[in-house]
Amino acid sequence: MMQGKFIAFEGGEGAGKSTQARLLAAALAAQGIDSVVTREPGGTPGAESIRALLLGTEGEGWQPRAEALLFAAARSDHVDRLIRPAIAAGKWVICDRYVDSSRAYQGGGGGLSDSEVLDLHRIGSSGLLPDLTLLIEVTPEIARQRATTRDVGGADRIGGRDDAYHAKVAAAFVRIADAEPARFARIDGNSDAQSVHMAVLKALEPLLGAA
Ligand code: Z5A
Repeated sequence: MMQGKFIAFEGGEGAGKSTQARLLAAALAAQGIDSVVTREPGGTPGAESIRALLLGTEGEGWQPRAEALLFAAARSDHVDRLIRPAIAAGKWVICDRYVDSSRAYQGGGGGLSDSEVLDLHRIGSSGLLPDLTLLIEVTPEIARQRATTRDVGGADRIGGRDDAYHAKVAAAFVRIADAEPARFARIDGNSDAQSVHMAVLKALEPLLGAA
């Protein structure tokens, strides 16, 4: 059996990652490709429990190192129990956020070094990386608008951090993507969902040709 592929969507909050993950799964299904859409933090019962600890707004919150360890622990469970088995079964895994979110948020935003975050990923998940990571980029104004539409119940603990934090995260995403052009595609997410989807499919052409 052919191995599946591993695709991740990354970007700031409200960029349209979840929307694009769903559209991609539907496009793959139309081509007869079986996929599983999942998310981080989360994707397995254990990782979803850690998600609640990380994003809930009760309590005093986590300092950056504890936060990075919790994200890495959730990812470890997700990789072992869902991502690796699905790829081995020939499915495409479409993941809404993955390790580059830890590099951008806990690294760029929280002040951990990139090598510290990658060390945790090596220990927790044997350093597994996606075949392609799609960075969806939108202006801060559009991100705010979309996140407000979505967050009717209020922002989560990390989404609710100040603009300076989110600007550092956005800059880190660009730095990371530009340093690894073979693993990343930067996608302009400012237009309507269908146009962004077309750009996503274009970026995936080399992988779709090989499927
Ligand atoms: N985090 C971290 O710190 N470290 C880590 O390692 C990981 C995560 C993995 C949870 O993320 C938080 O955890 C996140 C980073 C941190 N906090 N922040 N910021 P999440 O993925 O659950 O939450 P999110 O990224 O903030 O939001 P989201 O729901 O995933 O947003 P999105 O997926 O990018 O957007 P969307 O849900 O597809 O779209 C939002 C709205 O815009 C919705 O109403 C759509 O219908 C609309 N939309 C989407 N696309 C379009 C277009 N193209 N045009 C117009 N309207 C659109």
